[in-house]
Amino acid sequence: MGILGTINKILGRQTSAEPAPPAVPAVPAAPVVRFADVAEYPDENLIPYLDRSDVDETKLTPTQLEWRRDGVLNLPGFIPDEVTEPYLQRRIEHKKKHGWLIASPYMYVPEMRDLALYPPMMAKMKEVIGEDMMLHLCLTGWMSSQRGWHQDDYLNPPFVNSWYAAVWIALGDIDPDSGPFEYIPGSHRWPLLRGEKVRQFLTEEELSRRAPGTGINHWEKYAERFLNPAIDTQIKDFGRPPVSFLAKRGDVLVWHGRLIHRGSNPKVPGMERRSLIAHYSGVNHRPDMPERAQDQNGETYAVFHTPLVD
Ligand SMILES: O=C(O)CCC(=O)C(=O)O
Ligand SMILES: [Fe+2]
Repeated sequence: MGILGTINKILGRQTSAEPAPPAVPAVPAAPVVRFADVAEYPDENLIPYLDRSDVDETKLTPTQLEWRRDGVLNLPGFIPDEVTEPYLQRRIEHKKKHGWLIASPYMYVPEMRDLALYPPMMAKMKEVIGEDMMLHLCLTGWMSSQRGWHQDDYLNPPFVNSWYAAVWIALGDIDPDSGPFEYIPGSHRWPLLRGEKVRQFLTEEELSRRAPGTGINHWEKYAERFLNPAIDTQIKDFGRPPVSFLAKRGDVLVWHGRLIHRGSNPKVPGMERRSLIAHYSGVNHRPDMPERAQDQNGETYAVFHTPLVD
């Protein structure tokens, strides 16, 4: 190649002396999806009182003010060791790092159910949501889920509309290298992602793709390719930095169904992170979960018949 060819190569131009490479068909640029394109504010009349715009804050308890401001309740030392002990021992006995592999293992492990339905914790949730809460999901793995930034309520049926909360119960001291739970305070006031808006940006192929074996279409997974950058941009624009829940045994974090949170990537892969995570909906907002039971304290849980898988 002559000197001109070299210069043009550096400049990214073709010289007439060298034939142009075959033209590559132009791929249309994927649309840049913004958070606002795929989310909406739920109707004010359909959401819990504390999420509405017309709230008289002078009448709220400190707990309710914290929820309204941050979308979490940070409850250090909330559960005494004698209350966490029975489940902790049962979970240690189970040995598997990933815990139990169904959404409702509490149906088979009474120690888990007792902890997830600890009456003072249920009372805190009622204080902020405004109705009795019903347990319907427990995550029992002892490592970070490594799930990216998301809102939980987005994957619920649309009628749940933030009548939803989850808790992170620490069962040991959480090492900063283990991939702690992280959240963006105040992000519960953002609009709520909506499945039908998100699906508009998926390809026909993604919408019809089925997982081998189960036949389930995991559209929510495929949507991460544009949702993750959309949420990252929204976080930057919002300006409030993430908070890590660096908890000790007995500490509890309750979070709002619309709060942006994630299981961060562990600095030490696979490092143990002892917790029980439980999810709840308002008892009057789950017509899709009609079978229920009450425990000895009158706390409600949804009944499922999924066999236990470890
Ligand atoms: O791994 C984590 O701490 C995140 C869990 C989570 O996103 C959830 O339970 O909704
Ligand atoms: Fe989550």
